[in-house]
Amino acid sequence: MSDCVFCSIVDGEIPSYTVYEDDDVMAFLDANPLSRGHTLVIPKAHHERINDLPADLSTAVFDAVHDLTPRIEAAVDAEATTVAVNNGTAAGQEVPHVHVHVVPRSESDGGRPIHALIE
Ligand code: D5M
Repeated sequence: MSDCVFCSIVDGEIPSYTVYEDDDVMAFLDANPLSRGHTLVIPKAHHERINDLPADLSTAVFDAVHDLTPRIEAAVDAEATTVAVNNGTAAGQEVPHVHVHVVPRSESDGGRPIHALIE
């Protein structure tokens, strides 16, 4: 989709710090991170919401989340991770291209919910 920022990242028109890529999925660092290592995992194809994804692509995205989560935790020395999807504008989705937030968490967060990390 031409005016989608994440499609532009997939197409290489907007730079990103890519941490993973395969034929169907891409993962890159969030431009406004809630913590060090905050990563977004997206399908390369443009779909707005989770339930717009074909089943095999949904599986590919969440398999990547499954595989990347411990690797990202290790990379930034985190003890835990918040995995979140804002699915629809009423849920706070600002970019209308499915993306899974993988947010490394530390004991120093004090177990606070993720919205408490937003200043
Ligand atoms: O989250 C959308 C997220 O997308 C938000 O955390 C910022 C991030 N974002 C927006 N533009 C970029 C670029 N160009 N690179 C990396 N990250 C980006 P939402 O769940 O839709 O509220």
